[in-house]
Amino acid sequence: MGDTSNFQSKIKKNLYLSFLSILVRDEKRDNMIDILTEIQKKTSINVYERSLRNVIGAIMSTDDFWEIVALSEEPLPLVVDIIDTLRRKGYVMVNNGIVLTEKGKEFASREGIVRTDEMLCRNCSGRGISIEQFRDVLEEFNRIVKGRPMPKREFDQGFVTTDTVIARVAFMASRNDIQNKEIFVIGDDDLTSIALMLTNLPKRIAVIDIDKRLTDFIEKVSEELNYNNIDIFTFDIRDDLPDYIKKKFDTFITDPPETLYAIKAFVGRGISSLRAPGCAGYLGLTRRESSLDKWIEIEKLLVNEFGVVITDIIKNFNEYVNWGYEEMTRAWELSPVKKKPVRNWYKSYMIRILTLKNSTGFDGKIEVDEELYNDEESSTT
Ligand code: SPD
Repeated sequence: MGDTSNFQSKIKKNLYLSFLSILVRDEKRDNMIDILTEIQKKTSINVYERSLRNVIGAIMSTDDFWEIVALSEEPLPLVVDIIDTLRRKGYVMVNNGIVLTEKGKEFASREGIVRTDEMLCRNCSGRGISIEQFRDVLEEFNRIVKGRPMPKREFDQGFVTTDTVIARVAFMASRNDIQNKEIFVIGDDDLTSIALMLTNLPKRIAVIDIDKRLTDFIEKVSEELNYNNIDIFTFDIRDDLPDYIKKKFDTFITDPPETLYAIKAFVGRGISSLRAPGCAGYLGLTRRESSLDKWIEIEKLLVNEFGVVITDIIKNFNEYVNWGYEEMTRAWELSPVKKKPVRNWYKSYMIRILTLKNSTGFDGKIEVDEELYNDEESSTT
């Protein structure tokens, strides 16, 4: 009898403990769900548990707002809403920087959230490509670009570091996409066309940009270099490409704004410019101004509509120099800490696509203005 009652009380205790643990677990879930619900009320960008974990993990690594956006890999406006909700609920403190409170640290530890570390290779900065072969080109390129036009907000300009440009060239060369090839550069505040001229590898280059300051600069440099195999046009990418550009090139490179209109205009026309199956296209895509929900739409456009295959995606390959007009941007307006970025925080992935038998680009005019550059996830103009 004694044994039975002992056994029963053990069972009762165990049941009680499991019940308690369910309660505790539910309370934990409640906190998580409650935070996510609050954030979702503020934004039309989808917020996932992973988004919240990404932002908290980034805050555990740095207190700098721009670095938090960079490390979290979430679009800046969403990061702002997440930080604001965490602040209002007492999980973070926002002063000169952004830090977790004791309550925030407890939450992170209970949820098993860990700090985000980049773990980049020191030799290639995580690009997976060596620029050794192009050292001389880099030196000459550094000299030439000293007189370049500065970024204009009107065109969402912000150029990449010279190391990045040379890494692009090395990457394209490593895939045999520039040697004896005809290359089309669509939008060129990065001056990739100049780096390509310096390698002397392409058979011909054509470059278009809406900004006459840039096309004039490239023209002047081509004359100084005595380089004749280049055609330079001042051109608005919303217009249809002329016939002498369509189906004439082996490779294109572009770095569009992250709106679907811009992907159509810049990348769709890039594909229209390619002559046959087996031609390559390169584009930069950032996470700073696009959620994965937008990325999947972009990927669908590439794969389903344009019928191209994605062969490479290299994280944070392109590093942008802070463009100087930060204080005029939406990002600045939204930023909870009004401090200009010190380090280059804006990066984009490098994507390579190849055309197949049924690939088809985009032709015709695009009738948009502001929407070419901005949607609800954009923030740097
Ligand atoms: N507005 C300043 C910087 C914008 C840089 N654009 C990068 C586009 C990547 N696809």
